[in-house]
Amino acid sequence: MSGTDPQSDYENYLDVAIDIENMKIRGAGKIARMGAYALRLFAEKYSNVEAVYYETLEKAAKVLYDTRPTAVSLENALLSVLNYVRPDEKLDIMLSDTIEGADIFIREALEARDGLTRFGASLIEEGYTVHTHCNSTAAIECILRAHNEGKTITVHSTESRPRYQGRITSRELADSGIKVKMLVDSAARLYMDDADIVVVGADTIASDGSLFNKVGTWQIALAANDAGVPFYTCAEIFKFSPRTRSGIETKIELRDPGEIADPGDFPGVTILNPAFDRTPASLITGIITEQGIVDPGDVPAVIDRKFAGKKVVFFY
Ligand code: RI2
Repeated sequence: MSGTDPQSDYENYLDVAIDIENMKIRGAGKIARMGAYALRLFAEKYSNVEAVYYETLEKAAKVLYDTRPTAVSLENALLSVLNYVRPDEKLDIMLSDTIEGADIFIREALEARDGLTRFGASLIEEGYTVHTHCNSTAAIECILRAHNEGKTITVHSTESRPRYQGRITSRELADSGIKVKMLVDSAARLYMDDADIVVVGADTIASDGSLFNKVGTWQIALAANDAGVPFYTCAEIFKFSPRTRSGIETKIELRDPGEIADPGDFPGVTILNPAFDRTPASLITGIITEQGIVDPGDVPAVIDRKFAGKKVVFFY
């Protein structure tokens, strides 16, 4: 269902960066894995023996980081590979470190997503209606696992303007035999009374327990809260943000207004196209991770356990 990462399509790390930025490669988990893969590719293709390898690797990582600044998954993936490389070693050792570090991150990221589905599926009971938003492979895998356990599930899927990733979710789940009702984003509250649980994805979990996810998630959380429906987000722990633990704010990516409408058709109108919004911890029942269901109040401890002692150099 989640598909394999399109690694064989690329010869050059810059081409991966271009396709993350234009969203041909999308999804916080996939952009992280492909970011790590892009650094692997950088090492495999490296031939500039004159240059100082580690500095050029860091520059390549910065180019990849700048493609989509909100999902900390990408930053954490790039940092994971950089931290694995020993900068004082000979070139051939640093090259093999880069490749090994990327392979380890990619393997562990896929294991993390598979691990969290055990906990996510356990929250979805027989006969449940699950509301989801956008196209989160982690959320979809939880829903599919519950379905494959024999539970009868109905899904409400908001289509997620302007890129309509929710339509991908609707097709994928319907193709798997699940009953799907697709809604326009603004119908979320109207149908929330029929839902038993909300399960969405995550781009970043901040240290205050808040969730950065596809725009519209906040409204869905407010609707769920108003309707008394529990709201969960699926987040592998590499989507938890050490930078916010240091007080550095998460930027919300503003994308091309042309994704919404042709500005030429709206003279004098400013078209706002934020790709994400921030759902406060007060609206989140739990965070589904590979270590279990995390209470938003426990996020700082999870971040400290995961990242403490790691050389974490943030990209600015
Ligand atoms: P998985 C996506 O962002 C959505 O916000 C989704 O909830 C999140 O990434 C996590 O996706 P975009 O890339 O890692 O569509 O669960 O902007 O697949």
